[in-house]
Amino acid sequence: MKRHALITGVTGQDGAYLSRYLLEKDYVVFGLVPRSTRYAFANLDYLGVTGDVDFIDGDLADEASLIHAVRRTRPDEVYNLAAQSFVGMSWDQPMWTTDVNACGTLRLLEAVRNFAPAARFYQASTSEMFGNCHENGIQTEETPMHPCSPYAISKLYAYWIVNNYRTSYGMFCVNGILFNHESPIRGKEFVTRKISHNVAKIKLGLSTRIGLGNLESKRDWGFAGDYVEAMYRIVHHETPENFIISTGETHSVREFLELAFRHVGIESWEKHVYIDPAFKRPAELINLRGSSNKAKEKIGWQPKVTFEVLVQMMVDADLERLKVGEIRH
Ligand code: NAP
Ligand code: G4F
Repeated sequence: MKRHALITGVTGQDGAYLSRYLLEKDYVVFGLVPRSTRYAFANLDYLGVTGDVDFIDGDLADEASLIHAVRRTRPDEVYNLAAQSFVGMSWDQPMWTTDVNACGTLRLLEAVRNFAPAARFYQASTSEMFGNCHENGIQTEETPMHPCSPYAISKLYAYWIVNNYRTSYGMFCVNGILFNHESPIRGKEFVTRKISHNVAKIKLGLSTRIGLGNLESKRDWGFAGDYVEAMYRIVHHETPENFIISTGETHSVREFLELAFRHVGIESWEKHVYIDPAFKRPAELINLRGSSNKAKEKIGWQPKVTFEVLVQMMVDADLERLKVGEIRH
């Protein structure tokens, strides 16, 4: 019998990579799609798997649609990847962010508890929950959490309610605490893709400047393709446990910029970049760097793609798409 996976957020970056990964493992993949997406399948198209995913209408804001999706798909595994995932926007739309990310997770857990209690439940938790807390410059599963944005606070609620369903009901509910992960299909609102896309445009003479916010922020950036493998391994571990997934390296936005420009042969990048206060945030996370030692020891996971290769991969993909006139991504 093929295993059934239900993925929320299937049209996002991680949803597309995870769909491809599970399809390669011969899963039946069901993807929950809200009406608001207007069926935008660009990411799944890019990875060549749109036709292999079975789509179901549904929205984390709508409890009835989640019950219907769980009953119809009879999942062995549920991956809750759907979210209002853009930190910057969470200050502009805090209520919606909270409803989708926090209450939406609870609605989905209730649907699973009532209609597929044996399913394994994966929650897309985030390094944002740590805020600026660290232990000697690194975050572990034991580091206290002190979220700094409406997004991070909504995700902290989801993290705890998932832990609570595990202890209260004995369900196999787990959190992957993932640090930033990127790819050629990362949304263009996020800083890495904004840079790779604009650097490619500048290289091709289609633009001259990029406006950015805080260049000194540091993030632990990995490759999304590596990180969906970790999700699978977390779900298939013998006991339900939370894991950090990260590279253990941290780099600033400035370093990302330098590498991206250097890759296209532009050394004097400063003249192409200006600081736009609109992209500065009311509260900022200064430095994220995660220890994935537990994941390495217990589920045998390690990142494969380095920071340098990630930057080059993203810039090359944007150059290629711009050259062939691809505008959807
Ligand atoms: P993403 O590209 O922004 O994808 C989010 C997905 O959620 C999209 O498919 C979106 O559909 C869907 N969605 C939004 N609101 C929804 C709703 N009300 N009901 C159902 N679906 C809804 O995010 P990602 O980068 O793939 O991240 C996946 C998950 O991991 C998110 O929960 C994010 O918060 C978390 N996370 C991401 C990272 C990272 O670095 N990428 C790190 C840690 C945790 P539309 O596109 O149609 O809105
Ligand atoms: O790319 P970002 O918007 O990602 P951020 O805020 O780290 O959040 C991402 O990673 C989280 C995991 O840690 C996820 F939970 C979340 O869903 C999302 O995927 O910003 C990265 C850094 C920030 O410090 C931001 O202030 O880049 C800085 N930055 C500087 N200029 C900018 C810009 N960010 C954006 N988006 N746009 C700018 O122009």
